[in-house]
Amino acid sequence: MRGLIDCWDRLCEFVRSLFEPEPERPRRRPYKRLSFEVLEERTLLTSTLSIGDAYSSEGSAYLDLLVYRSGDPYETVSVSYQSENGTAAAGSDYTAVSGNLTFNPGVMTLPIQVPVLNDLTHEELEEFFVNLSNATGGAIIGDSKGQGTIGDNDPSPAEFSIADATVDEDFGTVQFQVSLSNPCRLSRNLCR
Ligand SMILES: [Ca+2]
Ligand SMILES: [Ca+2]
Ligand SMILES: [Ca+2]
Repeated sequence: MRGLIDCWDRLCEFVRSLFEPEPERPRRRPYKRLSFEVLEERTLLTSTLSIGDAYSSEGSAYLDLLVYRSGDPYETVSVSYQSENGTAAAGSDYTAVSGNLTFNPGVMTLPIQVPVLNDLTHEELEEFFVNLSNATGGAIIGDSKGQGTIGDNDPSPAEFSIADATVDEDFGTVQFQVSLSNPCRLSRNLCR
């Protein structure tokens, strides 16, 4: 009798197990988790420094030549500059300049200010130059020579001229026409 009961119990146990849900198995990751870091997007460029040309009247206090940075704007770079005579002479037409320009990160343009000297002489256009050299911080120099042009603000000088004349031989006298250009240069009273 006892064996029959045990057999019944095992049968019940088996039937119960058919209806019980299977224990949940731990899920396996389908693939290994990858980790990576996003690096700052930054193109490897070089800073290129170039100087432009400029014009100013000699009546202006300064003539500004601009130095431009192109390429990499992130690095601190510097460049030296020095003026050079052309038809304009340092000391009489402009004041010589030299020094260093430093471009901090994000700075793309810097001026070089050259004092202009006002004289009293009527002149043609005069020019001088500013040269760039010794770039630092990995920068290179593109256009190294800037031209400064100074325009004159003085009137042309007074000039006499005489015209030709033709008369018949029985006319008696010959008159020559003498002209004066820009008489205001001789006396301002003539122009009042
Ligand atoms: Ca001059
Ligand atoms: Ca002048
Ligand atoms: Ca002048």
